[in-house]
Amino acid sequence: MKSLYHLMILVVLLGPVKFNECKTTDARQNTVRRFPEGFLFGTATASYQVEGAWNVDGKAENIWDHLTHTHPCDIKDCSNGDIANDSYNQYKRDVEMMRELGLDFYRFSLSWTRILPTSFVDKINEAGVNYYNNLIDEMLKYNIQPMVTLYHWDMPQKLQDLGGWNNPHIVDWYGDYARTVFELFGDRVKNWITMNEPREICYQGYGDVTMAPRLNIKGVADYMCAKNLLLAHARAYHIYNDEFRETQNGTIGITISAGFSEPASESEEDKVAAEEAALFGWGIYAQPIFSETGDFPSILKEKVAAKSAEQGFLRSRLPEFTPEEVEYVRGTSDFFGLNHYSSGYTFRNESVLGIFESPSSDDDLGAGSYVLEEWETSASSWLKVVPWGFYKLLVKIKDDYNNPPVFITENGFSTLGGLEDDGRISYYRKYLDAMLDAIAEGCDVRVYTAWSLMDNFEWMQGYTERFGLYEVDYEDPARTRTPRKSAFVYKEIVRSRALDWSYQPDTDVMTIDDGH
Ligand code: GBH
Repeated sequence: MKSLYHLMILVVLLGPVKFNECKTTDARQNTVRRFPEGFLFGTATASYQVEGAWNVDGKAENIWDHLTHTHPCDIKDCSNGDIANDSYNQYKRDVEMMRELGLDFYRFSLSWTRILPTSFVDKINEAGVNYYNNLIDEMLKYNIQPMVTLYHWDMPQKLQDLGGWNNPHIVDWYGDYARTVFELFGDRVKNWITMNEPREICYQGYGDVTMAPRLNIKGVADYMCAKNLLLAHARAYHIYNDEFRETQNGTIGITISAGFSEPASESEEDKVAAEEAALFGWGIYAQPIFSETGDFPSILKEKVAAKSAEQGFLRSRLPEFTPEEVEYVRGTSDFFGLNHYSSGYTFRNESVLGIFESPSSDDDLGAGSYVLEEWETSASSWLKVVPWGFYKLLVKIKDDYNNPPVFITENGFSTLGGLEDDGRISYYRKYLDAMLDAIAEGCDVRVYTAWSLMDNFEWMQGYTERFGLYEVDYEDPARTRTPRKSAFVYKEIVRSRALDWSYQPDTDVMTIDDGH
């Protein structure tokens, strides 16, 4: 955050930049645009953010339990996920909301320590397994498909004590956990996501303090994490491929978060900087899996090796993959799972020399970024409304990775709360419009997931930033859920399979229609 702030000051010093928004959507708003045949709509949540029941029925401690209990007020409102939305007890109401929205699928994540309290497979916690069985069966009863994330940031604390993603044995431990959940739920779950957002796990959690476990060992732990996490992801993929795919017939892939980095000017320097920012930001995780050659991007390898040598290291801080490992990771995702929220400008000139902590991944990259003052903002400092960035990012994924099937596994907007959420409605319409532009351009986008079904524990921001289509009342022990205006609008998009800007919802009653 602090460096972001510095860079925003820099922008003022550098003067105004060219505003190259690629197209205006105003003309479009008078036409109704249809989504392609077979396109699927869902919403998402994650275990720690909604379940609560943190120590109930045999669940063991994970790194978010640990962080929020040992440093309560490092969370903005000193809150935690002990109870959260109480989804552990209220899953039937959650499924009722999915039916109200008419969703095709629902994306949720499994809590590792609820299923395996020792972290290992020596003991399976039946009560935890029952919870997920109940949730899955309740959804399937109404023809709502589960899309299940194995890991959404809640590492068992015991494994963290052993180093977490920095211990190479994590590949075995995570693989064993993955096999267990394929065995337990794979007869009914046909869409698997191995990891949610490697960048937030490694760069924020191991290279910074903005996510658990807040290691803050910059330019070292974040890179070690990247390597081990990719190998663990690949292990889960191969286990599914070799032992389950034939009988269970599902798909499995990874979800990567990416913003779009637009060059701040036409200069060669800024163009190169923007490309490298994308490689350091998410290419580091995408290239090993989705590129033809596999491995970390060569620019990254060269830059980190050169910097490391300059700094007196005897080898690159970016660990290497062996040729066997490159092959083991390459091609291990049936789809490109994309979480996208926002975009920014990237530049490089003398002003960024030496401004970053050294060593660090930011220093290895050596580029500046900023957003424009006039961009519409959400309740989250990092989330500005930049729909053309979504369009450009989707086209870039198509061009860079040979047009893979793309599942949008998260996209959404935060407010401070309240049922009249016109900002969220406008965000969804603009981003869906940009996504349709990308589809018209040939991008193979097949799935869209709104983040989130309902308000939830927003990590370091606690309950202060709200992403829900449904509002959750945290003052009420029953954690009552109430549909926002955006819920009615999303419901109509899902029902009509079209984007109609003129639709004005009647927000009096939320009903359950048709087969759902
Ligand atoms: C997703 O992450 C998560 O998967 C989900 O759990 C979360 O609730 C949701 O988004 C909403 O945040 O500039 O230092 O403040 C989105 C990834 C997280 C990337 C916040 C940018 C800002 C870090 N984003 N991060 S900072």
